Amino acid sequence: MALNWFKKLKSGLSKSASKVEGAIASITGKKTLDQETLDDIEEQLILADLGIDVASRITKKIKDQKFELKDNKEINKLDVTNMLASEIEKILIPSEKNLYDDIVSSPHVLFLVGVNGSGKTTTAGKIAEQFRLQNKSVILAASDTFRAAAVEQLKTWGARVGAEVIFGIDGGDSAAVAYKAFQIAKDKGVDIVIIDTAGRLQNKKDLMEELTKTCRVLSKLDVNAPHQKVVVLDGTVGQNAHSQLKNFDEAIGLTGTIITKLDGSAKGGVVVSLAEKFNIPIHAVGVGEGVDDLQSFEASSFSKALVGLDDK
Ligand SMILES: Nc1nc2c(ncn2[C@@H]2O[C@H](COP(=O)(O)OP(=O)(O)OP(=O)(O)O)[C@@H](O)[C@H]2O)c(=O)[nH]1
Ligand SMILES: [Mg+2]
Repeated sequence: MALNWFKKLKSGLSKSASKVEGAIASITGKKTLDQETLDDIEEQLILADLGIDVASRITKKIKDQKFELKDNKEINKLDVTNMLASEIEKILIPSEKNLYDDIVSSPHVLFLVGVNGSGKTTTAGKIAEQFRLQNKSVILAASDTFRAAAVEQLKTWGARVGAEVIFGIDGGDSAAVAYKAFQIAKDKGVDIVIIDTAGRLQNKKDLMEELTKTCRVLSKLDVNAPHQKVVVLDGTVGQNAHSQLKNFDEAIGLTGTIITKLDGSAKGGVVVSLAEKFNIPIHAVGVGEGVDDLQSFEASSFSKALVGLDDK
């Protein structure tokens, strides 16, 4: 990862990192890792949102490594931190998958879903910009016909990144907007269609059904569409992200996730527990509100930033 990108990730995750550092701090002055200290580490890792399973697994690894010291010296905190980063990295590696690896169809349809305010529209704009930089043409579909200002917000992004925005009437059929956008993209030979949907709570059955319907309607134009179905999760909500991921996956069969707002989140550890629990790729992380603030998810740099280490 480029150095300036890593710096941004690291400073974004600094509140999360200080929780993890809190776990390591409990070994200060210790010459051997007794059970009380190990319990303390485990508790702090749970508080850092890594999840109970990950916390206990990592603590056991730390115990097994026997950081016991020769020459009557204190345990080296850096050794433990490095080990922690490497265990976290192992958990994250299977989830690493670039959003742009699977672009095979043209037009390619990317369907973005998530709860209210998770960052879908912003992420749609940031992704459109990354496609623009790859010289791909993009249509943004304002399938959020629910919130009055939604179309305007997407139009602002469209103007910023040079993408056409397709929209319908307020309160109209959101599936119809998605269909129209895909049809126009086909007619014009546009490469990518990014569909921005209205935020919805994961336990609202009728709203989830609307997403299923949109997928069904899109598949009439191409059986494989939408080609990617990505849930945008707010990285500040902590463990609630689990039920969001699970419910959106059950509704539409997700192909990936993007986790936003990791700049300033104290709950960045949740990324580790998500990777551990779900077999769904993590494509990217949001580290700010700007157009350039979407980074590809990299297990190595993420794990280092999360424990407060430098890259390499
Ligand atoms: N700090 C930070 N803010 C973000 C990030 N991504 C989105 N936001 C902000 O989060 C707020 C909500 O973002 P939107 O993109 O409107 O979220 P949404 O999911 O489209 O919201 P609804 O359409 O209402 O469901 C905005 O103020 C964004 O600027 C991020 O990575 N970091
Ligand atoms: Mg939106």
